[in-house]
Amino acid sequence: MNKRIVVDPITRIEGHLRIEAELGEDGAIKSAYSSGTMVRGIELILKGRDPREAWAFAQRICGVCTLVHGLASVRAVENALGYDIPANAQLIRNLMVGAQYVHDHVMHFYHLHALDWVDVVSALKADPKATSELAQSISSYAKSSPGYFADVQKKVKTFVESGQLGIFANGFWGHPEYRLPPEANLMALAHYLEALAWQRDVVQIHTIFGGKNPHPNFLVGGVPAPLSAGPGTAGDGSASTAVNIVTLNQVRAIIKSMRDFVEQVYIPDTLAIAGFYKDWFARGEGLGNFMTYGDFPADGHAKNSSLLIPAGVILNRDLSHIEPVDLNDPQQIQEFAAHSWYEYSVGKEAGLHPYVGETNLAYSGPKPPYEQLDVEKSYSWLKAPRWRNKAVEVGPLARVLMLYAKGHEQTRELTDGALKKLDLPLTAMFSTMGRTAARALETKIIADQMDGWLDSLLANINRGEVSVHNNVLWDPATWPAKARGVGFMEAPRGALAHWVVIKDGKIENYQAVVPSTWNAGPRDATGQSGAYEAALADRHQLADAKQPLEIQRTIHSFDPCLACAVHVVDPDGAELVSIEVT
Ligand code: NFE
Ligand code: MG
Repeated sequence: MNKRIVVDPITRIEGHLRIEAELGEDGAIKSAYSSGTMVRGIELILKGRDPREAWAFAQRICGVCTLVHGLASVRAVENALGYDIPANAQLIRNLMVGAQYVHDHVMHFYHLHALDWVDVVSALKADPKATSELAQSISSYAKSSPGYFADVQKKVKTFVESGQLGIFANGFWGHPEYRLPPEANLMALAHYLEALAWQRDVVQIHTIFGGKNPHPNFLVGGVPAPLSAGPGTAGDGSASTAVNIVTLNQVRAIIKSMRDFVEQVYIPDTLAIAGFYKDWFARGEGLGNFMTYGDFPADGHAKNSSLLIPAGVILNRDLSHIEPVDLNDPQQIQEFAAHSWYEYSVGKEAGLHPYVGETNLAYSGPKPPYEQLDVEKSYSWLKAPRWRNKAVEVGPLARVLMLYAKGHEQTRELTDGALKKLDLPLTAMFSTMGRTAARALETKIIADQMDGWLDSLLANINRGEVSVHNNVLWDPATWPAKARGVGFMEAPRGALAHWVVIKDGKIENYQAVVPSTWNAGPRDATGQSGAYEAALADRHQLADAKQPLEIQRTIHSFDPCLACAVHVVDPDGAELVSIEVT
């Protein structure tokens, strides 16, 4: 076996990811291997259950993209049973998913990704006055005085001097590839702390409509949030428990706080940081194939309505042609386990459509612990999903490219404007930094839609239309003996779908194919790499093989979530098998 650089675990992500990379003679990464090292098996837990409760289990796939698996699950069951949902329910779902995007993307940028570009220790050398000037030159954000930055610096200095870096421990501080001046580092660090406080407001949208966060409540056929056209008080003068004008005004205020933060902090910071790392717009592309399933029904109805984010596949960077996606077509969506720690009843080389998908943990070859992944055989708990046998990337970059290709005006303005500022061509988007920039731009696109969804919801309520649930098919006795359906959405990390097969009122088969599986999956039966693997093999020269910051930058640009990707939170595979058997 060749000697490989091993990064395990990749930190500042959700879940357990190992990367092995082989360097060529020129010192650049020649081939890379992505491995999910923790097994899960929500699919096995769901078998035999009532499909109406599947969402509550499926949602526990992840606590980061909390809610998206709940929504994909209820949509799958609604699709299988032919449920149509009230417009209000759809608008509330849009608002909840919109809040999730803004929360998730901002947290990813500041708390999981920024420190790949921002050197915390260097921020201590910054001049607070010069930092204030820099901040005011790129944004109108109010917190930008020299005193504010001096306070932040003092706070962080106390951490560092005590030798307890806490959340900042184990960085590659001082690495020669950190290029921001101390002032830009201090500004970003201040916003890192600011975002921690701000996110507490954002998640209240989930508590208002779904009772709590993480893991707000969902309901097959609608949403579990009753609406009231009346005032914010019940008849006896106590606070009303229904969503009413008082709580909706609160939602309005939170949307404003989200939009302000995105516009005044997140986007300017992203562009300012990107300006120092322009060479990262020329590496880390990888596949050049992108896929979206589409989401955010415009008029409130899930059926036959136009989606804000269109569905499709872009191949080989060609934005002039979009292939349609059919999630029910067994030739289009398949999962391969040729290089995964699973067995298939039809043989390990086969691809299976999710309706007939298998989660079989019987693979007997070497699994963790190992010294090095056995990449010729199987090396990951992730499967390798493919669209028409092709590896595709999903996520913010795929969505922005799809919106751009379809001529979405705001997307074109934002993308062209950002590239102009950075003096870069559109092709720069096909890169590590392009992915990070696309995430910031789509956060604004989604946040800007939220007031409109709230307006529509309020207009319905003012007309006396307060329906949030369709219970016409609630009784399983009315269901066909056999039904199947797919629920899709755009989760923050990309195209997400759950497939459910229902027999005699119970779940016969359930498969979730999630964004991080598309992106982080291993090679397939024909040896094609997944998106992470391909991106790392795209011009990554390591300045210091002992501190592989470059690997971290590109992997983090995808915002990995391995908890999602290897859907039972139990690192003990043997125990899990016994769950399946009982
Ligand atoms: Ni656990 Fe998730 C999102 C989903 S990604 S974060 O977004 O689905 O695998
Ligand atoms: Mg799966």
